[in-house]
Amino acid sequence: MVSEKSAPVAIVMGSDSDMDVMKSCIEQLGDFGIEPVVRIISAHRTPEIAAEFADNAAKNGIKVIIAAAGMAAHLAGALAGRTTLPVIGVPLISGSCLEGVDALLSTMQMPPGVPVATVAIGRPGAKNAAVLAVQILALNDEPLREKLAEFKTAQKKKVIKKDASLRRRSGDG
Ligand code: RP5
Repeated sequence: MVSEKSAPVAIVMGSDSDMDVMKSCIEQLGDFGIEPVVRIISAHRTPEIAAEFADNAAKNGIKVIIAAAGMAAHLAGALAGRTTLPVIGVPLISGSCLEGVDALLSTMQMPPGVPVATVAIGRPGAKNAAVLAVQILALNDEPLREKLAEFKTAQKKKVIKKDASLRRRSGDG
């Protein structure tokens, strides 16, 4: 378990039921060699702990906070209101009758002055939150910037390969 004092990225999720989706975020960060501190903190069920976490995050060396929650997802906004660190919000579906649109709007529709960089709903968003966090950290980290460039090149090559294979199969290549 990584200590808050040594991790550049914190992933905070509203419930342990969010872990299944947020594993993709942890894994994506791991691919870049980043081990995040991971916490379960709820804006509604443990508001005092959420406040204490946000108040101390920068002091503890955290550079980027990723906050994931479902339903009336106020976690990212509640943290963003108490820190100057960038906060990335991941809206989750979490069994909601509104399929995550509730969480999307609750996370994204922040008032002026308190931004939450909101990514896509669910697993794609969980992965993108990790990539966005790495992009922020890479502003001051040349080796990380190189890893990001490799990541982008690898995904480009994958698409080109799939296109070539499709064209071969359809006799077009
Ligand atoms: C949110 O409510 C959590 O982030 C979770 O997505 C959702 C349901 O939580 P549980 O009832 O499964 O703990 O606060």
